[in-house]
Amino acid sequence: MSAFNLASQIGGTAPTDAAHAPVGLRCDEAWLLHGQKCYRFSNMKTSWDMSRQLCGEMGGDLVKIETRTEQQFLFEKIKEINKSTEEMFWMGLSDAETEGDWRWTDGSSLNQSLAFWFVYGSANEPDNWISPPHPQGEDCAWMGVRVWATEFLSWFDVPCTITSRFMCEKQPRRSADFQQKRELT
Ligand SMILES: [Ca+2]
Ligand SMILES: [Ca+2]
Repeated sequence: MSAFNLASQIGGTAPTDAAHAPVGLRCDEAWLLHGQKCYRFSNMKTSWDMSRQLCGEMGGDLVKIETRTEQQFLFEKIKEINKSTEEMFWMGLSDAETEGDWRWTDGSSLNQSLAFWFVYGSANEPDNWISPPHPQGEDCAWMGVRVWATEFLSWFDVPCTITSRFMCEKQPRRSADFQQKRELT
């Protein structure tokens, strides 16, 4: 699949978040700049593995949440995108290797002070829920505005094979790179 076709299939548009854009950083079209990273929210729904592959083909990876501000920003964006629906978005967190050992796609361990699992009453995520269609339990994390999820209680573990929208991130370009590119073409 060419980069162009891939981009149009994944869909999703994002205006530049100017208020949060450090001077000199730029994102590719359809990516949203926030802080030091570019983000893209897909329209397409697919498995966790395929989501990760698609982010990779666009030069990024599934989102890794590294600060409370980043969590807040992503939750707000999902709220904006969803309006009346409860669609969830894959992020780059999984315990597929070792049950209960949650890792980001770069191999780093989840920092417990920056974990935002859904908790409400007796519902405690991650619960690795085992059900007849998913005897292997739940090893991938998604995030969204569902039931009583709030900005800092909005992650759920679910089976990796179900299909969902997803969030990619990648490094922004420096404006100078853009300038140079223009001069070269
Ligand atoms: Ca699990
Ligand atoms: Ca769960």
